[in-house]
Amino acid sequence: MSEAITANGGDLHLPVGVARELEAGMDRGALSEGTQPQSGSATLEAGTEHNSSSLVSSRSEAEGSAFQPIAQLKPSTGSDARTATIDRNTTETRIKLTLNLDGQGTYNVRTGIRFFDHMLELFTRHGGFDLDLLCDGDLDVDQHHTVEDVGIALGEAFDKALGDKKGILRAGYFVMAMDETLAVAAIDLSGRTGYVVDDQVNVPLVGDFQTELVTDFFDGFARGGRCNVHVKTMYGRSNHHKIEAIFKAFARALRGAVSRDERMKDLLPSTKGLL
Ligand SMILES: [Mn+2]
Repeated sequence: MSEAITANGGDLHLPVGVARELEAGMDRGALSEGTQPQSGSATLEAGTEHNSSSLVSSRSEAEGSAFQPIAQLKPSTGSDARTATIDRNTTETRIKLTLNLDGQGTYNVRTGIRFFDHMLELFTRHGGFDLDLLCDGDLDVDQHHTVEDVGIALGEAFDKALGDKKGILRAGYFVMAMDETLAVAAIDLSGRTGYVVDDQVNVPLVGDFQTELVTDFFDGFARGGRCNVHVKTMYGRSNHHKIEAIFKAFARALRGAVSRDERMKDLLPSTKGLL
């Protein structure tokens, strides 16, 4: 098993063990000699120049100068990169997806369903994630497989990027106003699957999107992400707004749930011992 680790914008596909060793303080030279492609070196150097002053000073104060070489590999937040790449292929859909939990809301989304792209784009921006997502699905049948499988793959990406879930808030909620519409979302990254969707939508299509598939998207996400997702439109008039407010509330609830808990950063946010 391997996971994609992105350091300062460079794509380094490292085995999990290597990534863990980097986190634990392995010497930077070992990475250069062992697993790092030539081009990655330049990327790391560029990133170092860009980020070194603030990162090194903050880590140095907290943990001493021995951690400096590792701090230089960190993204601009000064924390570990939390990224995942999913390549999911079935006879119904082919999905390529790269996610960064600690992004800047940048996206490149193409599912073939324009309204669904709109939802995933604003999800990424409101969540503060980065998302590259390409889905080639059997839209000649209908949109069901595409929407459900994107939900599954996106959920899997969050689960993978979160790793052991130590030091995260785990749960999050948001109440999102959008003009005349109000929607709420609650997330628990519990390791269990459950979803409730009540979108109050009363038309079969919004734009080119089959609205019954809102439910299938969150069903897929809850399964892929092994989490509980509850979303509800409290009231509203516009069906476009009802769905959009749900995706925005979902994004911001999830943003809270995946956030780092500085006070409990080495702890699993559960008394069970596993999430
Ligand atoms: Mn809109």
